Amino acid sequence: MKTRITDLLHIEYPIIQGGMAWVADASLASAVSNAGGLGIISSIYGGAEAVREEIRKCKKLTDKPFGVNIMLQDRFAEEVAKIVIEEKVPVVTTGAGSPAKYMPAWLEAGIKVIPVVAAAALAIRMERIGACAIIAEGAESGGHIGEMNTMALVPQICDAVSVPVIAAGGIADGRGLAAAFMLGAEAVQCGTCFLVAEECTIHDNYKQKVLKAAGTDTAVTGKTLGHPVRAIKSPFTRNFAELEKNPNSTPEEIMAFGAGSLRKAAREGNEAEGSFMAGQSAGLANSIRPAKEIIDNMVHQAEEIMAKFAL
Ligand code: TUI
Repeated sequence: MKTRITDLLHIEYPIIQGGMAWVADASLASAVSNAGGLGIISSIYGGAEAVREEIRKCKKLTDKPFGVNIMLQDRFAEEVAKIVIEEKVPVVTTGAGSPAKYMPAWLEAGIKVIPVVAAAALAIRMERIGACAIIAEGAESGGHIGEMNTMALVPQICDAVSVPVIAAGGIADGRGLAAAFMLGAEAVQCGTCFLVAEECTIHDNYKQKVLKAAGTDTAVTGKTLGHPVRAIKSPFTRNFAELEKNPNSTPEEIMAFGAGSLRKAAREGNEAEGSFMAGQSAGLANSIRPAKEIIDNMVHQAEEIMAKFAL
């Protein structure tokens, strides 16, 4: 399963782990990298120095390449942008904005930069400023999302850029991987299916919610803030939606309500106040398995499907 992405990133399989805030730490990232994918550490993990610690731990746990995801709206983004250079991280993915201001320094340091985008216009701008690949993330994804769904988004981004495209959003098994190839992508990025990886260190309440969730059990809140977020339906998403509907709520109030909710879900398993972010593929994540098994199954299933259709 060689593609331009496996060549570019020096990985065995074209599977990249999503940079999930408060979730994607050294334990998960190293497991994914050791299994032949590209593990990713999130920049949102309790401050910039905590992220440096996770990077250093990951280097001890794997000698394979791994990356760091920088959530551009995070208050520590600027600091983590420097840390990835100091720590010689080979790959950076970015989310929730344009990484233009960091690009020159990262490229100078030899970092491969792969922005996550949710529309073709930004993909074109990113290629122009030096992105080596693009992650096209559809709205089936968990967390912060755009408007377009994966099926329509991926081929439009493939048409818009020459660099390889990585499909994300709703992909959790070999069927999704094979489908992504059909759409023109050369790899996939998966988050939700790794929430239930054995090596994922989130609170067990979070894993249980993902395991139990059907595809219709997620909701999108935050549209009124211009920051739509998909999470598993819970008291938090219901209260958030109520607050958004109330004409007397101010954006500041709504933002304050959401603050800290992902940490409460991921690290504390707080059922009442946590935001259990997950994508629609939660309906496909039905058992806790090692990351290696998740990846091996995905690859074998995709190979079988593609062999069946290769006439
Ligand atoms: O970034 C994500 N997903 C995330 S970040 C996150 S952290 C968080 N979020 C809310 C509350 C608390 C913590 C959780 N999930 N995915 C990548 C992504 N990027 N999806 C969509 C975009 C995107 C959207 C607009 C990228 C660029 C963009 O561009 C706007 C512009 O500047 O043109």
